[in-house]
Amino acid sequence: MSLDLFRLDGKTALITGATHGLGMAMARGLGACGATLVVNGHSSQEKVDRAVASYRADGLAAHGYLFDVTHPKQVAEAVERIEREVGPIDILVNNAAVIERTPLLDMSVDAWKRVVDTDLTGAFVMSQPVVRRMVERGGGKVINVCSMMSELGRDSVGAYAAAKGGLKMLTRAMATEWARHNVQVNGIGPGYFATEQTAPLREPGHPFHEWITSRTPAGRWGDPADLQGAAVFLASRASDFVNGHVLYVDGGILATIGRPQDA
Ligand code: GCO
Repeated sequence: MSLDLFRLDGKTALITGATHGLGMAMARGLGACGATLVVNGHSSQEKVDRAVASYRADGLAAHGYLFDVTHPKQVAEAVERIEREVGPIDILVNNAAVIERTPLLDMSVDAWKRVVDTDLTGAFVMSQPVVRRMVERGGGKVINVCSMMSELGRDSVGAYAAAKGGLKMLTRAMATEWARHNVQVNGIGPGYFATEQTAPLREPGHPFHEWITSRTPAGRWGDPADLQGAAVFLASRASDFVNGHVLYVDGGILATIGRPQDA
């Protein structure tokens, strides 16, 4: 065995929601190991272009595409264009997600649908055209970005937990149907990371900060770079016999019931 097992040279990786945050961190890891990056954003071409410039400034091969994973027609057209302009997609990271922190009794059905459509259905919509082509070519890698909310509930994130819980089971369903075609489908489950998405929870004086650092055995919030090794592993030949697994990168928070305050 050699470290080449983890190299991604000659591979093209599409990462959705990769203009910032955890998606950008994972993309940087894949690019550093040789992958050509295809970066997706949905909000503005300017954000996509800025992200691509940032990747390229770090010497990474990167291309940007603006489309919304909740729109099947936009996704199908984007996949066709990417494969024509950049090349076959070997690695798909379904990372695009939104969160809405609203108690279930107060949440509108529209808000619920927006979260589930993006975080769960979006992975299905994105994977279908990409994996059809992977099957034709003899294989590929799909990584669904789950969450510790794939395993646990928390006040005010019910729609997000339902979507991420569903994404864990969709990962297993995809693995069941696609492993025979040499397409490995797995998940990455981030714990609590210091990103824009969790910034409101980390504001000075917010009770959440102290609680999470005491609840996490590693005693800290995750740094987005902490996800890169897991992403490279699941995108590389090193995981060719790994199917339907959700790899939690969470500082141990899911491993423990926690300990009494004075322990
Ligand atoms: C929250 C947080 C979490 C984390 C992450 C955990 O509101 O509880 O945003 O959802 O972002 O998803 O895995």
